[in-house]
Amino acid sequence: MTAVQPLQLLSPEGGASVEPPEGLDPERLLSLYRNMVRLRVFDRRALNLQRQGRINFYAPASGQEAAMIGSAAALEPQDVAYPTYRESGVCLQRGMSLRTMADQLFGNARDLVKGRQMPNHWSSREHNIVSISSCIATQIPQAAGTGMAQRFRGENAATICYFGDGATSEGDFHAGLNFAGVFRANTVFFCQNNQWAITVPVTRQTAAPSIAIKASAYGFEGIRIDGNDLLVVYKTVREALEKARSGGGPTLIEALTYRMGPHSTSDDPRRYRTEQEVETWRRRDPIERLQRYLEARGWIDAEQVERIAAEAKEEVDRAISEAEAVGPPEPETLFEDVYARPTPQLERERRELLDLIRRGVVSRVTHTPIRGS
Ligand SMILES: Cc1ncc(C[n+]2csc(CCOP(=O)(O)OP(=O)(O)O)c2C)c(N)n1
Ligand SMILES: [Mg+2]
Repeated sequence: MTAVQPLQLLSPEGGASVEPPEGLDPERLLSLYRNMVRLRVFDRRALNLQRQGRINFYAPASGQEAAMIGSAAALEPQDVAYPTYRESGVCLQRGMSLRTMADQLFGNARDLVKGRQMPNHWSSREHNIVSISSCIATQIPQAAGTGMAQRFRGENAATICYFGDGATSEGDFHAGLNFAGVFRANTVFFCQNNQWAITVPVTRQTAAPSIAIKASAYGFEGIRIDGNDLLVVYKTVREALEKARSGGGPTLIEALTYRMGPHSTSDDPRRYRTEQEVETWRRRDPIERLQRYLEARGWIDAEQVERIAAEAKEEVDRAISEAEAVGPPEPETLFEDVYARPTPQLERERRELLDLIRRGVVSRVTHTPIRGS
């Protein structure tokens, strides 16, 4: 079967003659460019932090900045986002500070999820970002349900559901898209086809000519786009969200992109993919592509490029050194957030732990037995 060509606005050379889509004026484009740069700097530092043993895990986003920032930029504040562990850029674009993101990586006392999740599992009620599950595809039926609720309640809101190419082989993908189609949920399914599901290439994920084509079996539209083209990502997601909010039902968007780094810090991609493949995608770098476009339009100059990079580095350095200095959450917090009113058993356990800490049997900082006690 022949490959389905993705929609594209910005060619790898930058496409200077292309007008930006509605909603993206030069100022907004510059702010999206800035966020892509902030994300990449954060990403590199986070990877290094794990290599230095200062955090225990990280799943990098490098190469996928346009797909993340462009799609999240199209959201309205009332829209709900279901990201995966890789969508750090969605959190950033929705307004989460780098400081809050760094707090989560360290699982410190300021961490919104109180150190209970692995790094990369950001969530925030304030930013309408639902808790991330490590289990692949579980968020797909959940996001279908949220979109159904938005439709039933007549809300002027939509839900965006992120997942990878690997997630499309899970049963939850079928259940979620089927429900969304039948009940015309206000859900936009955004698949980042980054070519790999850890060691499994997308060619082994499906025999279909695209992932987008699967939408037709569920009775709605599927669109394949160039995920490294910020303009087409923004435009496509914005239109799909508008359609969902106005009762037009779901859309499946397949954004073709590439994971430039390892799957996570527990992976060595040199063992299963060629340097030549990586090099091909390096030439399609989403940040460089947008930068060439902004330069060609006269909306950015060399001095601004340098300043944005320097400011991002400074901000990331500050966020990380502050987060590292905070220290872990108080042990009492272990017992919070499970029940509105704690059960007698939880109360007993809480008192027991505090007693052990008071008597010096358990460390207050690490919550583990003190050697020799
Ligand atoms: C149900 C389930 N099966 C297997 C895993 C192990 N696992 C973690 S990430 C991953 C690959 C996911 O690939 P994809 O959906 O393409 O997302 P990407 O990591 O490429 O962004 C797998 C198999 C898991 N977390 N959950
Ligand atoms: Mg993938």
